[in-house]
Amino acid sequence: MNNYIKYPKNFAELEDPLSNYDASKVIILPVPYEKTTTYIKGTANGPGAIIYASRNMELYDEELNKEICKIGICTLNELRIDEKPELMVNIVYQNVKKIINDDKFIITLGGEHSITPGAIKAFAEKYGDFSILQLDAHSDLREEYDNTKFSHACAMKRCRDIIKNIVQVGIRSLDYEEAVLIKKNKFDIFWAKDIYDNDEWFDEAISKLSKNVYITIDLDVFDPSIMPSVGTPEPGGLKYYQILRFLRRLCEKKNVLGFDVMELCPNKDNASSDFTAAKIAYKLIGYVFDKSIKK
Ligand SMILES: [Mn+2]
Repeated sequence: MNNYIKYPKNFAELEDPLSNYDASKVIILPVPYEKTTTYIKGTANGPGAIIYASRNMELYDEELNKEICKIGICTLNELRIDEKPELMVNIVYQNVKKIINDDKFIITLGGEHSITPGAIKAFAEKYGDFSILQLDAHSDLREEYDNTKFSHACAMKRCRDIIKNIVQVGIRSLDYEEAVLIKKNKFDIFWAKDIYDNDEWFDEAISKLSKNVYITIDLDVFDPSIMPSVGTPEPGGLKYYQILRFLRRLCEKKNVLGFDVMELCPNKDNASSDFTAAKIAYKLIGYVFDKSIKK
């Protein structure tokens, strides 16, 4: 495949062969889709801002004592989709399917959260049963919103149509019907108010996931004090090191199939959120592939 971004404009500014498609285990798919956002606009610029910030990261990770990029990270050209969300999901599905069939580890960068169900459909076809870990301020379990079932506000409901085992972490905003649905079905939810100041929930959350896990990160899971650049910043979120500790523990115990990083809504006057999002993606690659990356 030749449809990828070359040095120096790619994720982590990697030269060939660390960033060509064939040699890379990790493939980044930027999807700057934004059609159903309802508050602050601008998440279409999210993938580009994450990649731009990533070009200034140190490639050596002091926690793992490794250069994570050695696994090979290829950044595909932006997948630009100017369609209604129900059609967009299908285009994402087709693209993700192609990449996972090449035996690659795919990371989707959003864009709005409504993109995720397209990726989940492709993963379900390839891997059968797995669990989804959702890090998010919002439960996103509405059946329909603004006259579409494929709104960002319905993202996890559409994922749930495909995959039943979903663990939701950091939730602190939802409507009454979603709350009723969660209670009635005893969904696995770790509310932000119960977990923001401790790590005691880590093992319980991990134990509810099956061996294979897909991770979807809505950046608004973080507290707005460290992640202000999201479409709907909700107070009372999680912190950087806490999420890193959780993700590292998870990766030690489970097989992560792929992940996405969604809903960055960049602010040109403050790049810290962009940089944090890029670091989270890079460190999570490190946690997933820790054993395979040579020193
Ligand atoms: Mn959210």
